[in-house]
Amino acid sequence: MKNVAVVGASGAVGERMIRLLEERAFPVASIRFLASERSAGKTVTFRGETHTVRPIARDEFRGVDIVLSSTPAGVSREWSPIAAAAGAVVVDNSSAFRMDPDVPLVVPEVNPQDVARNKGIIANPNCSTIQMVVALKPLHDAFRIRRVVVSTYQSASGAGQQGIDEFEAQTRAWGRGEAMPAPAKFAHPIFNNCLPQIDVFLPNGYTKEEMKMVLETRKIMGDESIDVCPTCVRVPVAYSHSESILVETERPITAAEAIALWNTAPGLTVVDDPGAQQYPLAASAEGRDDVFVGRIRNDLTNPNALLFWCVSDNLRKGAATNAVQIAEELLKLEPARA
Ligand code: 2RA
Repeated sequence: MKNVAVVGASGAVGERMIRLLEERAFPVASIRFLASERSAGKTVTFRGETHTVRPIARDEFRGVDIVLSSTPAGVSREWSPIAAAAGAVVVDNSSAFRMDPDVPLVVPEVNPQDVARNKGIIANPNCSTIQMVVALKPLHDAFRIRRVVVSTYQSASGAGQQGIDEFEAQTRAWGRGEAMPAPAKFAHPIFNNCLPQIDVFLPNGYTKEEMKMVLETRKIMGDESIDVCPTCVRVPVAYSHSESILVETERPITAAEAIALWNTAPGLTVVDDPGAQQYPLAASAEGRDDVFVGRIRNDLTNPNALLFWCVSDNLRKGAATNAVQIAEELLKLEPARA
């Protein structure tokens, strides 16, 4: 049994972390819920009991074994090392430590072994990367992936509760024939739009989100030779990210071979029956923990390439589920570091 703290407990991901600890019957001896001063005082329920969210403070980490944290990177940068120094292992959902060589970046279906080399912080990868690497891993093991061309269709909830609220307010205004509320979280209205910008632009012309897909994929897969060519797009969908993916492999690959691998891979569900118009959908993936793949087809121009469509709930497998799975991996380690 573990003493657990959820930091960022009142956010969209934090709220799902709490539900997942319940759903997966995580062995909780004690639990506390923390958040920034702004969100402290709100209440959350866990296993039928109501808890008040308290402000993050040094003393709150005393005696805590596992911290599940989903806070902005600046908050994580300040508090996750403090929690780790107090003896906890922090599963940190922010981007603050993902590319730190001393911090494992883990997707349990791909590199669970990396959990063991934690020094107190384990980073939870970016949502669009998590779902992609779950699908890529079995292909890489069997065919060795050289290059990935990916276009994402990312839901508003990837931008947190503010993103959801903005999308819903604009949709409501349109439904009532009212003036569209001005965008605040996104650069342009998300309603009735596709925004080819997620996060800020970097000097190389890519967005930060796109570079996360490039760099995090290599780190999680443990292979710096994998090339990723991403375009990340925000779409007017509330929950679940969708991705169109082309993989190029060292050896020739067929759709049938990929499906056979995916059918036995952990965390993956194949939904691929074009005759019955069955393929993964954002609306169907919402609230689920798997990564769904479909529209699996051979590249017409290259025998060493394959195309598919990949969908997952970004707040669950893309964030909270993956974090709780990492905590479950910690339980399997010897007690000293779990
Ligand atoms: C997004 N990937 O969808 C981000 C959230 N981590 O905006």
